[in-house]
Amino acid sequence: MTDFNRRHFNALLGATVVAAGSAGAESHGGGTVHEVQMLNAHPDDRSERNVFLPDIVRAQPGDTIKFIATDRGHNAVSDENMTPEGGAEFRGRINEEIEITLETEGTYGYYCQPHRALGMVGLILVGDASVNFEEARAARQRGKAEERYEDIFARAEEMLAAEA
Ligand SMILES: [Cu+2]
Repeated sequence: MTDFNRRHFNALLGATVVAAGSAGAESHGGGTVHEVQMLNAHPDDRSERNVFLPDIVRAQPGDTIKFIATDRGHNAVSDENMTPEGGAEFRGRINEEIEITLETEGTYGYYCQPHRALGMVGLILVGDASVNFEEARAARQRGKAEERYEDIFARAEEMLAAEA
């Protein structure tokens, strides 16, 4: 899809959401939509297999995260041990493109079910991410997810420090 077509397509989607909202359906409101691709390999380093891109999303309450099935065989599932109190949990099916709107501030971890132990994990920081940042960081991980999260949390910490 070209950029022009994508913008046009998004504009059409936006119109659909507004129409649905006026009919009483749940509205996504005016929040930003952040796209996360589910990939077999990182485009800048093909040796990094099974990744979410980007693996850290900086969001605000009311923003939507859209998981894109760029490659086949992946899904996005929230980690219950890495979800703030009252935060939305989600579980996509394999190859399913889900959109999740997060209203509760905090740090959200998620993984791809088939590739969790291979390190296919990611992080979403919503508003005041400090609410459960250290708690999420301390959550137990399996296999390569532990190593990936060490790197992800180090970058997330720098990202948040740069805002202060
Ligand atoms: Cu996967």
